[in-house]
Amino acid sequence: MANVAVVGSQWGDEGKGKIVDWLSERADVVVRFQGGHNAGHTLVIDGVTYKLSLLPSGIVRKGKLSILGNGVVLDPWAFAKEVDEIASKGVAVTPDNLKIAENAVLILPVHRELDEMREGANSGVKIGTTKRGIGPAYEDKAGRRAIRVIDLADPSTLTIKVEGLLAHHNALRRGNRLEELEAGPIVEALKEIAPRVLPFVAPVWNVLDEAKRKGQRILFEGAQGTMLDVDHGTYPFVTSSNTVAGQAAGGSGVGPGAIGFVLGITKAYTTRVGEGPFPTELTDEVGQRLGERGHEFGTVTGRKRRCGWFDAVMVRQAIKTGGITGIALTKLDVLDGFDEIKVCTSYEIDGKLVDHLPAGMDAQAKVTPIYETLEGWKDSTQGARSWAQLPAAAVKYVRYVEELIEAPVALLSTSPERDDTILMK
Ligand code: 2SA
Ligand code: MG
Repeated sequence: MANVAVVGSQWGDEGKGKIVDWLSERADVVVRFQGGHNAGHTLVIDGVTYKLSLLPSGIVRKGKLSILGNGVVLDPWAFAKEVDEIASKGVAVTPDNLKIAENAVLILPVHRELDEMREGANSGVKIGTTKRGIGPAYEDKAGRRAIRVIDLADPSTLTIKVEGLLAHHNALRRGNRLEELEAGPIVEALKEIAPRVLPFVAPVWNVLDEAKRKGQRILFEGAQGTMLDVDHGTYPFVTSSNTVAGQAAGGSGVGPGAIGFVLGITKAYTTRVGEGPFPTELTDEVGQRLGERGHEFGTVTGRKRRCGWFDAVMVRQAIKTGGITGIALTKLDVLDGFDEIKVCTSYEIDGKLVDHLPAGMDAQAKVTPIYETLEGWKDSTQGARSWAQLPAAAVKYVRYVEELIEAPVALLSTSPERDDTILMK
C-alpha cells in the first residue's frame, strides 16, 4: 500500500478522524503536517469517544508512531493538557509513540489574545476563528520572529528571542489598547512548560526518512479542509495554513514523492463553522434537520455548524487543487429519510452560469447554487457494511456524486464506528 494523505475536501469536519483511524491500522506512522489545536478529530473506538485537537489520531492505537510535523503550530500548554486528558482514558503518550518536529512553531498566549481581540473587535473582517491563536502564530512564522519548539532547549537565548517577538507584539498591543508585556514572565512560563515538550523533540524529517527506508507505511493526517486552505480556500475566511495534500510534504519534510494516494474526505452534504461564503447553506428546517441528525457542533469550540446540501462544484475544485485521487464519502446515513435530496451542480453569478468557485471575495458572496433534485430513500443506511445493504436510491446518489466531482468514491462511511465502512472496489 502506498503512503496515504488524508485531507478534507470541504470546510473541515468531514469525518477525517474516523477514516484516519480506520487507515492507521494499516500504517506504521501517522503524521500531522499543518494546523494546531484548532482541529477537532472525533474517534469512537469500542464505544469510547476520544476527541483529539492536536495529537495525531494514531496516538490511540498501540504500536503506531505519531508525529507532529514542522508545519504544525504547537501550544505547549494545550499540548500538555491533551496528553493528560488522553492519559486519563488509558492512552500513554511517550517519546516512543510521539515525536514533535524541532522546527515546529510555538503558539504563545500573546497569539491567543490577539486572535481573541480581533474576533471581538467591531471593525475589520470577522473570520469566526477558533480563537486558539493559530493565525497570529503563523504570521510570526512567516515574519521570521516565531519561537520554535527547539528554542525551549536553549534557555540562554530564549530571552533575546522573546524580546524580538515582543518588539512586534507590543507595538500591536499598544495600537489595540492591550497592556504591553515584558519578556521575563513569558520566558519563565516557557521554561516551566519545556520539560513537558522536550522529551518528544526530534528531527522529524530524519525519523520519516528512516521509516521510509524500513519500508514502513506513513499516513499523513490533514486538519480542516481544502476550502479553508490559505491559498485555495474562501480567502479571507480560511485558516492560516495550507490544508491541501501538497502540504503533507512541506509540513513534515518528506518531499512530494512520499505521498502515494490522496484520500479526500467528503461529507454527503456540506457544513461550515465560522464566517464566510457558503453557497448551498440552508437556514430552513432542512438545514436544521441535517444539523440535528449529523450532530453538527464544533469538536473544539462547541459551535453550531452551518449546514446545506452537497456542493459538487466546490468538491470538484477541491479535488483538482488538492490532487485528490479518490474520496471517502461520510455521513451518508444523515440523509436517510429525506423525500428528496438536492445536489448543487453549478453556480450562477450575476446571471451567468459558472462551473467553479471564483477567487474574488465579492464574486464568492454572490454565488447562487443551481440544484439537481434526486429521490431520497426511506430505509436506513446507518451501519451498512456492504454496497448490497444500501437502498437503490442511495447507490444512485453516490454514483451521481462520483460523476459530478470527477473522482471515484474509494470508501463509504455509514456511522462513526470504524467498522461501519464500505471499501469500494
Ligand atoms: P482558525 O482558528 O484561525 O483556524 O480559524 C479560521 C477558520 O478555519 C475554521 N476552522 C475549522 N473549521 C472546521 N473545523 C475545525 N476544527 C474544529 C472542529 C472547530 C470547532 O473540528 O469542529 O470546534 O469549532 C476548524 N478549525 C478551524 C474556522 O471555523 C474559521 O472559519
Ligand atoms: Mg473537526
